[in-house]
Amino acid sequence: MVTGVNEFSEIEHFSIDWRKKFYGKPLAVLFPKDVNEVSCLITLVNRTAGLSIVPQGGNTGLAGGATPNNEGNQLIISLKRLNLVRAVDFFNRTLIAEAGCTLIELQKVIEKSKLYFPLDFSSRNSASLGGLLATNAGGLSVLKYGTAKDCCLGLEVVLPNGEIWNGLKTLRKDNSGYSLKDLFIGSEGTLGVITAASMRLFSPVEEKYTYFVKTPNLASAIELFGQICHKTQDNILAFEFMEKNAIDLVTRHFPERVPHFIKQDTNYVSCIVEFPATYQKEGCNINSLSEVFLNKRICSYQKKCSEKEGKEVWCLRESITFASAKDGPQVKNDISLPISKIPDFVKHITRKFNQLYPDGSFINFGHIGDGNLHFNFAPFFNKVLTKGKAAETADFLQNKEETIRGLINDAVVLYDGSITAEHGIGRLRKSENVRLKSDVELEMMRKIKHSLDPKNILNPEILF
Ligand code: 2HG
Ligand code: ZN
Repeated sequence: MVTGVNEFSEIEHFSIDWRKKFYGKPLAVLFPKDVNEVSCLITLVNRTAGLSIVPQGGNTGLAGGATPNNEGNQLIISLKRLNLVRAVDFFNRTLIAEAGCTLIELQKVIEKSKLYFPLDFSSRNSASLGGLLATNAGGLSVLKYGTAKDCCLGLEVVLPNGEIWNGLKTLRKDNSGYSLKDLFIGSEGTLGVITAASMRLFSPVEEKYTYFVKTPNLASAIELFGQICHKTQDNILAFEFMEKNAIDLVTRHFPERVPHFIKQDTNYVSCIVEFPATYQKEGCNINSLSEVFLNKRICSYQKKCSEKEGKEVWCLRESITFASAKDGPQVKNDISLPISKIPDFVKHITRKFNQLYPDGSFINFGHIGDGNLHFNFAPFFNKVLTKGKAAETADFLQNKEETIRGLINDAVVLYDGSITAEHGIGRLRKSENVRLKSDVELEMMRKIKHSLDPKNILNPEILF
């Protein structure tokens, strides 16, 4: 059965992105219950002129890739009802699940099987398997387990002509030609609708050590990261960082979520470093790690967290995005850089912005071990404004957002980076993607899109 949602309050929930930046007017929101219904719907749209489809998972994306346009000619296909875990294979260490399963559901089911589902990020309660594959999401565990793409072994996809491709293999090795699944992962619903996936599972890390560390600056955080990688033989579960503004933001909106031992007096960079406890138990030279932590040049404070304190520092880290949403509009940037170039990039761009936009600040945090900065710009971060900060910021950004985004992205290119590491292009970065990708790349992407979706019915307004 296919259900339409008529009531505006309900339809609105699917028509606005999580940050409330993009609003659309879908013709209807459809809730197919299985892959055959998805196939029927797409076949129908394929035969009807003038309609197109926006596939949607948990609607937690930060790039507007699942928001329809305003013209009333797009149908949202929500994958929410495709929520079966079809199989868990303990010995093969794999899972086959449908696209609408949320991250938290998968984590819980797999925990019962005494295995571990490795992807994790703060929107785990709503983000769904299909969405995280369509956007090739990253998150908090990429350092050890990789991105969604690295954890995926196979896909079931409904193609733009309605055909179903069953590629749900659970093999670690398959060298039989083009890796088709990799075309769909990260394609943001433009080439097919992912309806199920087979994913790798891992052994759970029973015990881990969480350190909260302060480093004098970004360069020392990176040096610390390098030394810890070396000493642990890359046995790190996470290495996250937060600059002062990011913690100030949480202090402003959720003061109870800032642990008492994290006092923000100066401009140090806070890091969360996590290892499996086995690293130390197996005698991998615990002393050499202490040496790193005690080196005041790169590490001005370190605290080995109790289990409770560990949860607290993660809660702080995960609250930054929620605090940002409360604080008002920002220019959100999700950039990827060679780790070694991060300090120079940040120096270069902050020098420029201090001259051009002296009232603004960067809220810089993220996955430093992956070279992924959430380098968000708030035009009036610490200013008290007469009309109200949210309204004045929105006015300011209406004229300036594109310029600001352009300046940051030009610097990203200069330092050999990418304009998105894990959030994707969506509507938010489409024009920048077209501006900055080479003609050769764009042409290859267009050809792939055209050969799979010649009528341009799947998410036609995003990406490029
Ligand atoms: C995170 O790492 C998310 O917390 C969100 O990717 C980043 O809000 C952001 O900019
Ligand atoms: Zn992130």
